[in-house]
Amino acid sequence: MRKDSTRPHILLATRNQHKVAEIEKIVGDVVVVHKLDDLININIPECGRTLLENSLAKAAFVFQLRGQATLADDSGLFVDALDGEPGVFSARYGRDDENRIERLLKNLADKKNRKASFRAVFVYYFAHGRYEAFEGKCAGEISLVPKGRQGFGYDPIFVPDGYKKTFAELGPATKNRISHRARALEKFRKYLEQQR
Ligand code: ITT
Repeated sequence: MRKDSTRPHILLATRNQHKVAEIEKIVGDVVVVHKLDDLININIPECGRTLLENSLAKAAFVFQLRGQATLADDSGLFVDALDGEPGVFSARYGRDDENRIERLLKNLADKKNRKASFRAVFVYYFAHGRYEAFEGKCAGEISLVPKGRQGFGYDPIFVPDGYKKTFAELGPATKNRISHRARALEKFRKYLEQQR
């Protein structure tokens, strides 16, 4: 691990503490991660049509408030048989995780094709008008019923390709190696190495 003085300090433009924990686990050896403080209690705007638009809006918003290098994550679950739903609306598909999962399973009940992918777009906003974007995808299938207690969001119903268990059963060690977030942050890590 590099010393703090040589690792860039990065503010995370997210309110989702599960994302914070995953990001810290995946790239905590190359960046010093700072969480959003309570001073930024305004809702970060998310009205874009794509993950990139939303991720950029979140990163730019926090950068403009703080003037610090900022990393935002916009992500979602894209289900093939539902024309990519819930996709960019994943966080707003229901009132809570349980309700969102219930709705998705109901909408998928009569479909044979249960293929889906988790996608994440990170935007690293490091100077006025200057940013880089990194995308990651993890393909898999939607299980028939929720299983497992680890992770967050749709993890109890997502079985990544090559596995027989959901992300919520597999746990963080496996998820943080193969997830959409892990794949996008691998590109971010390479980008940071090139900047050194
Ligand atoms: P911030 O905007 O504050 O970052 P958020 O939870 O609202 O937090 P998004 O707008 O990016 O984040 O919504 C992404 C939603 O997609 C998230 O709330 C979950 O429901 C789902 N999701 C994304 N990544 C996931 C993962 O790794 N496991 C399970 N569900 C995930």
